Amino acid sequence: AELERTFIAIKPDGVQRGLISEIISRFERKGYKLVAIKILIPSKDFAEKHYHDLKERPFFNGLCDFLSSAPVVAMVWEGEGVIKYGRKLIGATDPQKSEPGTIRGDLAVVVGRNIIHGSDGPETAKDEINLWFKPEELVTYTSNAEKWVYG
Ligand code: YYY
Ligand code: MG
Repeated sequence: AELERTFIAIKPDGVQRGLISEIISRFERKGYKLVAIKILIPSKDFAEKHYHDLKERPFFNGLCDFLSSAPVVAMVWEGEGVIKYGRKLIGATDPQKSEPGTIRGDLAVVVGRNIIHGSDGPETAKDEINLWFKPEELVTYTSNAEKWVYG
């Protein structure tokens, strides 16, 4: 299987609502492989680095305050097409527009509390993985299920 990786984070609202295992399950059951995971409270400064692309947007400050307000579960998931398909599993940014069956469609109601983050492309995936994880925190391994997921 291809070594494509993406950064996924369960935001403070997802953690506080008890949705960690629900969210992990959706990626795990799909057939993707968890290669890094940790729980932490990011600093405001760190949140601003993570969302640097959005610094001109009116919601930037509130968004960074929120991300740094309580624990976040940071993860790296690996598998074929995981960056694009991970976004599909997550659903549209605004949960009012996310399809049922997606994580945000099923589990969130408003855009400011949409419970999960996922990298939006190969470049941001690389940058976000490097921001949140040290190289030695990423575990390269073969899953026994791989030959059944990929054939
Ligand atoms: O990648 P994604 O999380 O789906 O959306 P972005 O456009 O990157 O925005 C990041 C984050 O900002 C979004 O998940 C919620 C918040 N946000 C908001 O509060 N209000 C908006 N109008 C747009 C985004
Ligand atoms: Mg984004």
